[in-house]
Amino acid sequence: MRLRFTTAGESHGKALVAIVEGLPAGLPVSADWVDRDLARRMQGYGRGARMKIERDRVEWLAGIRAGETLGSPIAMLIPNRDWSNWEDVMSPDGEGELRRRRVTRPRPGHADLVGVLKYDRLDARDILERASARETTARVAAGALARRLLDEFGVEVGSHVVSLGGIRATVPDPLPVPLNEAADRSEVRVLDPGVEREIISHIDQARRAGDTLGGEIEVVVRGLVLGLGSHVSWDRKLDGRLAGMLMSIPAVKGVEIGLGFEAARRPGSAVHDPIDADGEEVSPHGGDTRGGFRRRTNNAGGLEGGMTTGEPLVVRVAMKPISTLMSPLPTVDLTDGSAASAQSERSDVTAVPAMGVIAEALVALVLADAMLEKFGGDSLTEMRRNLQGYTEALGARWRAIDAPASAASS
Ligand code: EPS
Repeated sequence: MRLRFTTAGESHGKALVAIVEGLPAGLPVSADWVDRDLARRMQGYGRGARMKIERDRVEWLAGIRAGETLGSPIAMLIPNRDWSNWEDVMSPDGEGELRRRRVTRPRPGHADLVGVLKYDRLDARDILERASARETTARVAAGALARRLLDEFGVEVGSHVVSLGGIRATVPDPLPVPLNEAADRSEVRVLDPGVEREIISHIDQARRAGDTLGGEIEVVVRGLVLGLGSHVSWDRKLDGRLAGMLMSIPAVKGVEIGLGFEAARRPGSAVHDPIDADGEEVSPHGGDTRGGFRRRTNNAGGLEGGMTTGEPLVVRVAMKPISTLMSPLPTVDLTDGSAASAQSERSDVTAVPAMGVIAEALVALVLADAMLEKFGGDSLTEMRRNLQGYTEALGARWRAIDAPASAASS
């Protein structure tokens, strides 16, 4: 991995921290750029009261000078405003003190029970504080830096919600450009105004019933050059890297690329994307991002053999309903082994719109890593040179063969 990142921080601790290493020097970045994605992650109809408390903003700790990356590890801090309400509960000090707000009735579907047993804890708070999707704030900050790098190369990463609580949105064809500008206009990030009210009233119903809702999002990336990732080894295949990263989002249970599971139901002739010669395609980097070919369809979702084809990357992600139910499910009380109802902590009815923003961030991190792997370099200018050299040469051997043939036929 060229681009490494890690996060630290508990949901109600003092702050979240992200460290990102591997970005080239000379990449212009600003706190506003990161904060924009942090704010987008907090949006979405169905979020809980916590999002009214927080105002997620990044503080640079290292790696940036005069608005540019230095090529050194970048450290970012995002304070938790809620910390002031939790200082006594979450304090690192106070050894031996009776813990307040203990969680002893594990929620089915959450990390509570397995975590308590595996880590030999008596209080599931020791588990849930880190298992909470609050941690994705730090990942979105890291992803915003990756997005900044992709943005320099004309790569646009967007997402939209395709279903929520079992209600499907109609997806326009073609998708709007830029995608996020359109999706962010909707409170549930759908591109189908007709279904928005229906989804919102379904969320209201679920809230009244003390229930929660899952859903699916789609990430679409445009402007990628052909040939990121590789077919040669399992751990270099881009589809595997994307799926692994996306499956690490809390509550995510499925990832599909292109047609996804639908491809398994169709014959090959209705799945694979026919190839056409397209010598006219010119990349914004100079040269050709698709090597002089194009596809009539994009059922592959922009990936073949674990490599980008130059067509838009299309990835769908499915999230289960959040496991904190206000009408709780049966569980066992860990203090005495008695049958009980699971603990109800303040939570969201749904976080599917936010999950789309998180998925964008993680897709951006995987793609920025793949760009660095292919075009490397210590500085942005070096990386740009390498990309330009590649796109100028891409498909040249094929074009040299084709040129006399097309001249003869005309
Ligand atoms: C979240 C913060 C949390 C929850 C949610 C996501 O805040 P709190 O626990 O203080 O209400 O809103 O957490 C979960 C879904 C979870 O499973 O813990 C956030 O910042 O995204």
